[in-house]
Amino acid sequence: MKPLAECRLYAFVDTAYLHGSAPHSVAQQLCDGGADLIQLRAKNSSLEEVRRMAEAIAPITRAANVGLVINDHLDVARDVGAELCHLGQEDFFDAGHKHCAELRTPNSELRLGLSTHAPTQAQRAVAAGADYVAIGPIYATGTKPTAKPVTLEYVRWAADNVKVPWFAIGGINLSNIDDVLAAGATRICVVSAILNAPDIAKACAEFKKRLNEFPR
Ligand code: TZP
Ligand code: MG
Repeated sequence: MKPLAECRLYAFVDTAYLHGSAPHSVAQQLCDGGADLIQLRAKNSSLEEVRRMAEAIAPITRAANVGLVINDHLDVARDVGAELCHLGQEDFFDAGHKHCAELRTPNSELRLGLSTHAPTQAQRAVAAGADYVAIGPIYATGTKPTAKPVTLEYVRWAADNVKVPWFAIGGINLSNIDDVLAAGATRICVVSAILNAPDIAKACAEFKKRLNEFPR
């Protein structure tokens, strides 16, 4: 995969939005559309199902030189050779972890991304050695319906203060992407606006174009 700092479009294989397609087929479409990172997010699947999906997706992302991120399941990430694992505040800090080094095994290159919802959480995640942080949810989103929007205020704060690669996330679509980029984001995560589009690769390519064309 390209260096994390150069990854700008972070897309998802989210089992809530497969619409009957196979996970590996969705992964291929995201790669074709130019996603830089792809996360497998399977909130209602068993560990074995997650493992099977990850095994099917890993050869696709590897062939496309796209980074694979496994949400929640560190062991699956390690076993399939994913480049990254993504954990929430509750998976990491509330589970008693203090530094990402605790989760890295010898000889493993696995990197870690952490969700953050406020400046203090971002500061703590960076101090804990997170390779990237997610900043969100910016807007209310059906993908994470219980989460309170953090607004563009948090994006502006991140632009001034976060020194590791960071991704704006939550309710980002082609109508509001310019507002998110104008607030200082240079990297975004998009789940439903890509997976619910009639042509996933085309939607991905459109987000990539808007990221690349935004004046700075
Ligand atoms: N974490 C914060 S918001 C969110 C996650 C996983 C969901 C983003 O999904 P969408 O569909 O792009 O709003
Ligand atoms: Mg989690």
